[in-house]
Amino acid sequence: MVEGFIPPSHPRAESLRVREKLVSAYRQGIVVEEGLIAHGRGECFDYILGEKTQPFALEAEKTAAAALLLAQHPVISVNGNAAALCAGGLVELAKLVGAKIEVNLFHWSEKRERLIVQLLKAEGAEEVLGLGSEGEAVIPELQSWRGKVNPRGIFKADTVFLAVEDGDRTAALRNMGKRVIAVDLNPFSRTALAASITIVDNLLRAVPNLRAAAEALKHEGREKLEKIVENYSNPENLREAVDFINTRLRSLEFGKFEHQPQTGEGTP
Ligand code: PTJ
Repeated sequence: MVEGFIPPSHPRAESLRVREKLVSAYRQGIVVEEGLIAHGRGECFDYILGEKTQPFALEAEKTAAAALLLAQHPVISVNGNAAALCAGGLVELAKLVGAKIEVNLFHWSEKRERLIVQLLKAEGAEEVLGLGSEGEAVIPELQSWRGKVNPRGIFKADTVFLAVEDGDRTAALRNMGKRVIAVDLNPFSRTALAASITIVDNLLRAVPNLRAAAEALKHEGREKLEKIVENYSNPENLREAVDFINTRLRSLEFGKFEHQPQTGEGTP
């Protein structure tokens, strides 16, 4: 038996593979310990959401794609978890909507930033902004490293896409007049509540959905895109997510477990 082998027949094989991906990125220095904890919190919400993109998430994804296509200076902000989970997908999305990519870290170090820039470039990004040598601009209200941003990137952006992050930055970016698109499995989080468009979905599903929506909308006129954004209500969308969670929790039936005889050596 190979060490760390995940049996394909394991009922949670996909989830275990994602964990392996994050642990491997942690060992490379891309993800921080706190990122592994953050992933666990996300897993819990995803479990309750049925590990599927629900209709409210699909609506938010379509709206987010329209908002990114409408933006003059869209920026995709990438942290350790986002890079580990879907660097390639984020690079593709940025190309599709004409967005810049910026690495923005809560637990910043020059080495981590460099590793994430390298990963994004290996996935095809031509330019990746960071703190680097260009000097820093500061997001008012933010004392953490997250508050230091690239003057050509997040500081100048009219629309910022971010994912898997704690809540202080979203409100500060909104206070700067920016539109914020957040991917967060937790509809109760400060990020979810403060964002302009909250996608309550796993980043792993949200990015391909966003790409598909952007492909479908990219030849539409501004008027149609503006209508999509105008007709969207974030509080309403979050309410739908919470209603879904309530209904799902109430409908769970207990005592229905059927014992599956364990087959094969090493099946956990
Ligand atoms: O890479 P750094 O240094 O910038 O650090 C990033 C972390 C993740 C450590 C930092 O942003 C953090 O501590 O985040 P929080 O406060 O744990 O919040 C993360 C949020 O993302 C939680 O609400 C989780 O439910 C959610 N989440 C976790 N995994 C996913 C997710 N949402 C969408 N997709 C996921 N895969």
